[in-house]
Amino acid sequence: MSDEEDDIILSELDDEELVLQMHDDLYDGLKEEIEEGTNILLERGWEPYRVLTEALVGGMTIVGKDFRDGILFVPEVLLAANAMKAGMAILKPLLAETGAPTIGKMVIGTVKGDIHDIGQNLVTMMMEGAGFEVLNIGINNPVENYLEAMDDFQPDILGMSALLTTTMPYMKVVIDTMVEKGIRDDYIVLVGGAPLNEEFGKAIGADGYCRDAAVAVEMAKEMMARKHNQMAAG
Ligand code: B1M
Repeated sequence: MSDEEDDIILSELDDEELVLQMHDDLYDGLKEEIEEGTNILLERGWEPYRVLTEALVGGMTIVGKDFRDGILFVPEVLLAANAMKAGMAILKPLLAETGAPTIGKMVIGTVKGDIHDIGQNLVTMMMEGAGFEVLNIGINNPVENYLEAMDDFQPDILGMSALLTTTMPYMKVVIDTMVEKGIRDDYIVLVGGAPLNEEFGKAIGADGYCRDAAVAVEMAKEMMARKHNQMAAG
C-alpha cells in the first residue's frame, strides 16, 4: 500500500467515493477497512441490503473479473473473500432482524468439489431475514450430507449452490438420488450460482433457478405460498 493510500480517512469521503474506496479495499483484501466502511455507510443511514449489494457484492464482481483475466490469483482472492465475509458479518444480524415470523425451513449447501461459500452464505442471510429457518451445511457436500440434513431438519426447501462449471452437474446427482429414494416431491428444490441459468435448472429437474439472493427469497416465498394453497385445497 502506498503512503498516499495510508492517508485516506474513510469517514471523510462522500458516499460515492467511499463505495469506490471500498471496492479498492476489497480488491486489496483489507478486512479492517471493509469493516470500517460498512459501519460508516450504516451510520449514514444506508439500508444493510444496499451496503451489501453496492459496496460488497459490487467490489467482489471486480475481483471476479480480474481473477478470470489472470490479473488476480487464488491467495489474493482469498483475502478479498475474507474481507467480504467480515463486512457480511456486520450486516448479518441487521438483515436477520426483521422480526418476520417463520414462514418455512430450508437446507442449503454448496455441492461436492466446490468450496465457494460467499453466495450461499448471502442467500442464508437473506432467507433468514425474510423469516425462513435455515440450516447451512457449508461447502463440498456429497449427496449423503444433503440427505442427512433433510432427514434431520425436515425442511420445506433444499437449496444447492455451485460456482464451478465442473461442479454444477453434481446438483443433478443429488436430485436424481432424491427421485430414486422417492422423496423428490417432498421438497422444493432451488439452485443457484454464477455459472447456472434457468435452462440448466430445468434440465436437472430443479423447481427453480435463482439468479441472486433476492430472487431466492422471492421464489421461496412464492413456492411456499403455492405449497400451502395446494395443501389447503387437497
Ligand atoms: Co473461485 N472461481 N475458484 N474462488 N471464484 C470463480 C467461481 C470463477 C468464475 C472465477 C473466474 O475465473 N472468473 C472460476 C470458475 C470458472 C468456471 O467454472 N467456469 C473460479 C475458479 C476457476 C476457481 C478455482 C478452480 C481456482 C483455482 O484453484 N485455480 C478454485 C476452485 C476451488 C473449489 O471450489 N474447488 C477457486 C477458488 C476460489 C477461492 C477459494 C479463492 C474463493 C472462494 C472463497 C469463498 O467462497 N470462501 C474464490 C472466489 C471468491 C471466486 C469469485 C471471484 C467470487 C465468487 C463470489 O463469492 N461471488 C468467482 C468469480 C465470480 O463469480 N464472478 C470465482 C460473490 C457472491 C455473492 O456471488 O457466489 O455468484 P455468487 O452468489 C450469488 C448468486 O450466484 C446466487 O446468489 C448469490 C448472492 O446474490 N447464488 C444462489 C449462489 N448460490 C446460490 C444458491 C441458491 C440460490 C442462489 O440456492 C437456493
